[in-house]
Amino acid sequence: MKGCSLLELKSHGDSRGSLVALEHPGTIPFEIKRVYYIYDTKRGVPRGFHAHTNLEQMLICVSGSCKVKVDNGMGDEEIYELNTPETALYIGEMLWREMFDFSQGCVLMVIASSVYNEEEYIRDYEKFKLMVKENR
Ligand code: T46
Repeated sequence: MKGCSLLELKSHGDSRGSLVALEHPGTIPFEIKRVYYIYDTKRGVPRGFHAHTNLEQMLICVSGSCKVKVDNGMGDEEIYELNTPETALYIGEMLWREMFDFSQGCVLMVIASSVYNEEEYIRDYEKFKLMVKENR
């Protein structure tokens, strides 16, 4: 989907284990302003249900697995399964996302292009679709 893609991360593995490094410039296509992680999720309890007017993010499931539904507000949606710390999901602005099917022990790490700003969240799906339509 336009504005959303899976990226394979380079893992440095040896007999001791594995290491993935994330940096900008490099793997992360934007200047990193914030990192947060979601954990202790509950079985059957989804999260997200919003879009961002001004935020790019990379989602990496560093432990366990979860699914992310991404919707462009124009009738296209895609479900991505994140189940390895060697894959990142890039999500650009103006895309609706829902995270669900969290496995036990899932840790979803998110790297963001801006500091937290509740004002740039769109939490109403109908409003999101209208904004997409107006900006087309
Ligand atoms: C997103 C998905 C993948 C903060 O105080 N600072 C922060 O940086 C964030 C992200 C959240 N919060 C507070 C706001 C709420 O009181 O933490 C609480 C939970 O946030 P929210 O309900 O927005 O969490 P999710 O899991 O629905 O969504 C989060 C991000 O907010 C969002 O940007 O793309 O993860």
